[in-house]
Amino acid sequence: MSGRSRNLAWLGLGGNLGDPQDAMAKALQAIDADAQTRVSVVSSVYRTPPWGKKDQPDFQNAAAGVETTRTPRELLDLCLEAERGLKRVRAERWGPRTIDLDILLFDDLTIDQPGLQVPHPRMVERAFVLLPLSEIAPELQVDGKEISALAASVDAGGIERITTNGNWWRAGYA
Ligand code: A4P
Ligand code: MG
Repeated sequence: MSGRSRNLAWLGLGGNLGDPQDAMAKALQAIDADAQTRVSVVSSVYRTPPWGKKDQPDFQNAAAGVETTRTPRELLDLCLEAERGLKRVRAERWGPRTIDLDILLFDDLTIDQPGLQVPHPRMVERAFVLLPLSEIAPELQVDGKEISALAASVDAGGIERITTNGNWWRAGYA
């Protein structure tokens, strides 16, 4: 990675159709394969009850930290490309999906553009985002508050960690 300055971004991953862990692993491999982007830390996988629209299967969620010389918009495109590669069908809002990738934070930037808002507007209310992120970046701050404190303030009922570590996404890891 060279050229433009290197930034640290945090991604939220989730899905509840097919094999979400496999889809999240493939998405992280695709992002890591980008010459300007490295996946540097990944949380365990968590099983989480559906938030928002409740009559749908449980989700699996995870968070990851990536180092990138991409711009936020380019990183979003990379995420959307990975989603497309995994044949995500966009149906209803907050409804079932094979894979969903959100940019939670990008360095300490605040971005409010059509199609790209960072910090992700709903992240601070969502246990399925905060618990995985708190595992890998407890001291990270959003709106002046630490992720660990935010994670402790939301209802984590029904959330269960289902892998023992953050290596599950690597090719060949059983
Ligand atoms: N977009 C804007 N900002 C961003 C950003 N920071 N990162 C735009 C990524 N995308 C961003 O995304 C639609 C568009 O948002 C993108 O094309 C991009 O241009 P989407 O994921 O289809 O949006 P959505 O699903 O309709 O709404 P929202 O609120 O983003 O939903 P989420 O956050 O994707 O949540 N329950 C559990 N337990 N676990 C889950 O993972 N996920 C959802 C969906 C609902 N309930 C859940 C879970
Ligand atoms: Mg989304």
